[in-house]
Amino acid sequence: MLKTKLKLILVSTPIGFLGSGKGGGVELTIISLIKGLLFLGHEIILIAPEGTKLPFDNEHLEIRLVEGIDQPSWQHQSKESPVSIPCNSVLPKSWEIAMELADRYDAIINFAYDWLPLWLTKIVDIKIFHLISMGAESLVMKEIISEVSQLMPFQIAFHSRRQSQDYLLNTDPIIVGNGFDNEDYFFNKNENGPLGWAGRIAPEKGLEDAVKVASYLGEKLLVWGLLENKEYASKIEKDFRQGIIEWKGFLPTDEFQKQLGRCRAFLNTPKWNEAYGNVIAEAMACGVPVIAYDLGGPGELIEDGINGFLVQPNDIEGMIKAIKSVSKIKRHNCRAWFEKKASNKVFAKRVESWIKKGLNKNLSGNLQD
Ligand code: HBI
Repeated sequence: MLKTKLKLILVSTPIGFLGSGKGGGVELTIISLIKGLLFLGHEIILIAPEGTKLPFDNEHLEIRLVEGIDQPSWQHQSKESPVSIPCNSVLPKSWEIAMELADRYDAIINFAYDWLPLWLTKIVDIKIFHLISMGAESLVMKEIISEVSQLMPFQIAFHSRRQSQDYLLNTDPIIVGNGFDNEDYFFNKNENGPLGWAGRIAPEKGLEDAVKVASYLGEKLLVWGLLENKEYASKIEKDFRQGIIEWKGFLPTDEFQKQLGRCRAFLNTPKWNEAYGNVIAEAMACGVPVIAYDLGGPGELIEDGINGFLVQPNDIEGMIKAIKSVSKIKRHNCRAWFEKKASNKVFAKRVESWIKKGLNKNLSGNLQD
């Protein structure tokens, strides 16, 4: 008899507590998914670093906080870096707790882009599922993700097909997209607002290109996001005349979406294989058309001419041309796309189906619907 309501352990990213902003898009993904899974009637325990706070509580949600030192982010290391585990590390502590709890739960879902939980998956017969949150930013991660995917293809999922193409898979990848709570975002029909950009302020996000475009158009650019790389930010400020960038900081969702909704266009300029592009879904949720480089996840979210425009990566001219035509996009199309493809309820349904299929596969050796 296949269970309809699951008991799930979710293990968060170890690079910062939920709410710190250090976990980047994974933070919002976890919070939105928990809401969606609770809505579907599942029971959850979240294992996360001390300091983690969720913007809601629920009788079917337990949070287990883990004291310890953050894992260094792969984004701050080179592709050839080995795995490093600091003293008093929060990562192994989190997984000791997950292993202790495992026999009382149906499955574990891992959100850490880290070697240890993937390696564990090969060793223990506990059902550990991994939602891979980045492209292959490190060779040792590419190796272990590819290896586990070849051994247990049902237990690895990606946010987008292009992200999955960074890895050596033997089977068609499982793509679950992403999702955010519709009730947190309000549609704004205003078509004459400023240009906006959001993301961790770091080189892989390509802020300099959006500033170049705004500067060419003689406009300001509203910029939201965690100031992760200060040298990078100050170099951009030096390269362009004062007043183009209006730094808005890393805001809680309710304030962020209010300001974001006032934009007439949202620019997305990734320089890496962006796994998904949470901020794109958030902009769409507010009715803001997105103009993005056709690279990584964003290229799979934007339906060119319908909810935004896609331009070739690094194509400044193309971005300027698209901005001049953005009034052709009906803002309602953006919200409609979000509700159909990227609300946390549809995302939770996709994750639920992934886990149930993975459990059925483990139970019966072949996939049952
Ligand atoms: N680095 N070691 C490590 N572990 C993570 O979970 C991790 C990371 N770097 C970035 C990151 N997660 C997230 O910000 C992105 O996956 C979105």
